[in-house]
Amino acid sequence: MTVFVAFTRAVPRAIDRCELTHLVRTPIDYARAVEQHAAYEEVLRRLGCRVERLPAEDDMPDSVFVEDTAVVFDEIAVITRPGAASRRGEVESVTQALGMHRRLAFIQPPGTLDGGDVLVTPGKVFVGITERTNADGARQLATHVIPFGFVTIPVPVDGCLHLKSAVTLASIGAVRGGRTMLLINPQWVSRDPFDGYELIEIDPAEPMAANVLLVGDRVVCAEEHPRTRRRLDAHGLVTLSVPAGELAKAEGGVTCCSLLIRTT
Ligand code: CIR
Repeated sequence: MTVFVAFTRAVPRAIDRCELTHLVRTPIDYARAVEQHAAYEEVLRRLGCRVERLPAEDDMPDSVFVEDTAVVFDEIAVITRPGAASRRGEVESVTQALGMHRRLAFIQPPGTLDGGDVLVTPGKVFVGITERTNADGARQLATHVIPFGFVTIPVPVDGCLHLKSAVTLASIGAVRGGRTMLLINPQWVSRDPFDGYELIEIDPAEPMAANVLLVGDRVVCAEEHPRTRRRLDAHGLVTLSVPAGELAKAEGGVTCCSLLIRTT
């Protein structure tokens, strides 16, 4: 069985000062956000992850969204240079912690890269070109992973924060014996770069639903998107849901709150 270490980080007190790009600021209930985040960590444990919390960063408003600070492969971890200057301090503790598990590489200026823009599939890495991730960041990532056999494909994204707001992995072909499946919102990213994958579209009534977290062969969905979850179920996928509404107000989804590190 595949075992993951899952890095998470506590919801910071400063979350109400988070970066917002496509959403209007609405009050975040801190206690509720903490409760929902704990439920998320519990689901990861149920799925066999060993949850390790990074040191809390209460003054860094977006520090709960650890996904953006690194991209973890089996052979290497790439520490990002987040596109929002307010988030660059988050990488320090992640660098310390990931260094225990992987050889590290770093995105250097003028490159910028957010982990939320990087969709890793077997053999292919899609990199969203967004306000957070520039072409130089994508190019640097490519040089780090080419030695391990990955092709890197830059993908334009329009209307949402990150590539993984628009498309995520729903199953890996090798695990299910079929084609790799992606869950996609075609309003925000073209289907064209993903030729050869089986694409499942979100329910149009749930534009934020494309962000799901694949752990082994289980798909973690936000409870707020039941219609899209039913579409995944109909494709024979095994899904479960977590309440994620509070952190969604900070423009975060279910992939954003963890970094998964395969250990076996
Ligand atoms: C930000 O704008 O950076 C945060 N408020 C949300 C980051 C969400 N992260 C992700 O989608 N990977």
